[in-house]
Amino acid sequence: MSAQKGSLPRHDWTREQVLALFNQPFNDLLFDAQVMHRKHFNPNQVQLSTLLSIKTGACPEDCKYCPQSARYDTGLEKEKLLQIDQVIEAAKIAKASGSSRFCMGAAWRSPHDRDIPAVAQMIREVKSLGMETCMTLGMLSEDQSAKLADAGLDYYNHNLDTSKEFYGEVITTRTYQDRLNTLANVRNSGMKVCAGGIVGMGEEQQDRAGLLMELANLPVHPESVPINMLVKVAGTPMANEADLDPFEFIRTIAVARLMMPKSYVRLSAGREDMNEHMQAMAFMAGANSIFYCDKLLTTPNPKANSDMQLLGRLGIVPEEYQADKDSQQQEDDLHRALNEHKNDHLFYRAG
Ligand code: SAM
Ligand code: DTB
Ligand code: SF4
Repeated sequence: MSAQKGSLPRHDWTREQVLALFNQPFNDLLFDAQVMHRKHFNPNQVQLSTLLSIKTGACPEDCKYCPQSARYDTGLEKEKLLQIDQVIEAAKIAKASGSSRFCMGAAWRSPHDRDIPAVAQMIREVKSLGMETCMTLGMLSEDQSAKLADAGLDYYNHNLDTSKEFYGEVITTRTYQDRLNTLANVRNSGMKVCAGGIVGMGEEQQDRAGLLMELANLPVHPESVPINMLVKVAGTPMANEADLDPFEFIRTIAVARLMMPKSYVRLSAGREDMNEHMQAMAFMAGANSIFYCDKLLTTPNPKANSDMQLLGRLGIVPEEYQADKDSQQQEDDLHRALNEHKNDHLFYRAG
């Protein structure tokens, strides 16, 4: 099974092909993913993004995994849209901690048009600190996407969450097609797309394969692909879901790396429940981004200093964002660096 035809990323995956990638012997899969990773990225760099919940709880949607849905009693304290100063303060702390991207999330089905000026100001202020910006605010219309792009938003996060087939078990208040429409609006507005999903929700392997197939068969691969392990929150319908086999999680990361070779694959929510060995294996499988700093949106994340220690022990350094370089320049620099070291680093699979 070839993950690429020639050197071009593919957009024509069938589920059988994706399942064949998943079901290779573990070591073969990891080896192929690591070789693919080294073709496109520095294997010893990880991009750090910090999350802030800018509007918390009381969400009208019924996503069964989510502590912020108004339908489940999770004891979460709701908060209105934060003031701009609170957002700038949090972004400064994230930057000082070594984060290169600031991701602002709101518990909305979709933003009201009246909210757009306030979030646009947040984007401008955070960018002026020299950080990349990302937002996740729910469904976006064409016009709203254009306004966020105009304000300079670099990435918009909107997850497909799972396969088309399993989706109805997870959310009933918006359709899979609604999500694809938002992704198309974001792409057409010129922003970078961050889209991924959650595993460990009781789905089957064919659903994990289906999620990756949908993402990789989009007309352009998302630049960022967050793979979240379900954070089981008391009060949500998924609070007592069985644990996913950790090796199956690693396989999901490796298959994402093979199918979307140039995308950043983010080892996202759920790291609090992963040991260091599992996280190291995820980096080996091609994950090259994490959420960094002590909180995700509403749930805990590993402490910044313990992450720095882990990265240090693995010889991994945080990727620097150079606000004065465009992404083409950054890619050219990376390829020059990779070519210089081509022969010292690559090793080939036997047989
Ligand atoms: N309300 C917006 C939306 O749903 O598009 C943006 C915020 S929402 C919290 C962003 C994403 O966080 C969801 O699409 C889901 O993939 C992820 N997420 C939420 N709760 C989670 C949980 N308990 N475990 C893992 N991921 C979760
Ligand atoms: C994504 O894929 N994961 C992040 C981010 N995008 C917005 C959110 C994870 C949320 C985990 C549960 C919580 O902290 O509320
Ligand atoms: Fe609302 Fe987003 Fe949570 Fe769904 S995932 S309940 S839309 S905050």
